[in-house]
Amino acid sequence: MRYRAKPPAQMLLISRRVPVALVLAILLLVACTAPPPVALPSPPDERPVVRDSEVRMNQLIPKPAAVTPRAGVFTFQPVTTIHVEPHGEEMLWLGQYLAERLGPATGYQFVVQPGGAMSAGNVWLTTSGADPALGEEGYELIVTPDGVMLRAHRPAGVFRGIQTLRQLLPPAIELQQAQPGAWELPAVEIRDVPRFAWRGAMLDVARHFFGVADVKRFIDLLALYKMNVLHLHLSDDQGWRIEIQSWPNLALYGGSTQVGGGAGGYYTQAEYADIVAYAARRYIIVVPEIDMPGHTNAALASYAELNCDGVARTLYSGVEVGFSALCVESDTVYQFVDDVVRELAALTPGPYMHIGGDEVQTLDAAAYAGFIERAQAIVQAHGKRMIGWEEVAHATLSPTSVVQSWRSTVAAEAVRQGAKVIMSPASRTYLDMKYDPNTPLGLSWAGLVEVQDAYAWDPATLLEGVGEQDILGVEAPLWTETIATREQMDSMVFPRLLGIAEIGWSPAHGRSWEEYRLRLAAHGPRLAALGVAFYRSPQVPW
Ligand code: TNX
Repeated sequence: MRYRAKPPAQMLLISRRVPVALVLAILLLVACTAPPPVALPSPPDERPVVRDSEVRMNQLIPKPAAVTPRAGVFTFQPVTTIHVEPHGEEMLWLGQYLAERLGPATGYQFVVQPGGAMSAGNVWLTTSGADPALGEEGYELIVTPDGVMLRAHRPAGVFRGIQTLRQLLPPAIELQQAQPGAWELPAVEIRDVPRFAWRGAMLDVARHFFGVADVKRFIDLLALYKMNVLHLHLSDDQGWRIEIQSWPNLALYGGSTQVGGGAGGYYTQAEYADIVAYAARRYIIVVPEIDMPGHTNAALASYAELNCDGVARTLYSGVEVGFSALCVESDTVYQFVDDVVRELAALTPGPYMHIGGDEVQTLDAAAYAGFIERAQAIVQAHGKRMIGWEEVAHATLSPTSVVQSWRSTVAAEAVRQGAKVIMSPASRTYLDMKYDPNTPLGLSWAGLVEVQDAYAWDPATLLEGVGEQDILGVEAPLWTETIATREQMDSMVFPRLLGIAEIGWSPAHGRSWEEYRLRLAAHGPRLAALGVAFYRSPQVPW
């Protein structure tokens, strides 16, 4: 159909009685005096049909390394089977995980079957014959109108690819009741590998305690955006949150309060192991942090012998930092550190143990460095690599140790010592910073961090002396002095976390805020379907 401009309104008023010649003359006059024709926009029915599924291919977060559109769609049917190969427990679990993600909204009970080929109408998850260059977490996803193949070198890559597959379906796929379909994937070929090995979030469960269910929900949200590290800040002045069997009072007494004086809480070792296992099934490692020698008031209140004066401190529920320190000359303190690290290392399949090390104001430089060096040796004796906040770079570091940069003063010194760096610049990644002056929660000591600030930066060019090869990855911490509930957590974490996830995963080349904000907008309905109370930043066209 051709576009036909409406006749000018006055023409419709011309009566039949007016002579034809006069009408023609008027028309000629109008035509000669009218401005040159302008190109009219095509009417809606003339544009090529763009399916929603094709649009979703360009809305993925994090943006994949390579996306090649193909013609058509694949539609999930009640009879669609999920084949997995090889048929061991791990691949069957991945098949089941996919079936469980898609089951509630589609209302289909997908069957998971061991099987070895891409077959008509089905989904095939496999690690057979994959390109080893895909590494630990890369994957290839091939969708044709006839079937779906998700192939990775390692099962973790299959898991990451499943997240892409989820995002290629409509947001309603995340609802927990059956919805009308159609459940279409765009035909596409995706080849995707992460830029950085470490894509993390930190949750401070010490200032305000968050229970196992909240942590698991957080893990599931990290998984959707291909993050692979959950750093738990398990102790601070206001609370000790993990059962240590050789020092039971830490959790029983030290865990009994929190900021504001509420009841606090802690994880038993069984609960903690459950969190670690839940994360591991999602190919996320849990990095435990016991902050020391500062940020230790909860421990100093639980055991008098950790204090140089032998007097137990009182429990603390305020928000000051820097006032507490273990007695670093005392042998008992190193016995304590050894016991805590030993018990936590036994609960930690991942290679890392975080010892904090930040903001100590009551020790001189030599005493501080001496303590960090002994703590590093203890961590290594229990088979782990030490991580510390950037202040630990003032001590002598092993090349296996890792420094978490948060205010960019000494990270380059860590690099000179051969240590790797995790980038958590507070002015970009701190999820407890306010978005704008009206944000009801949060702090602002590192500035305001709007969604654009959290996205539009690059880890490899931020710090002098810290380049791509020195960086293990990125991490966004949520400190919880002002955050006490799941809803409050959601509003500070989302949507900023998605930007950090993309910085960690996607190639630096081709990232742009103007393009990202449109993609992010498309995740509003998806997050809403997941029950996430995200902040509707005015920077994003939701
Ligand atoms: C600094 S970042 C801290 C935390 C606070 C946070 C609040 C770091 C290593 N230490 O103790 O909770 O600021 O934004």
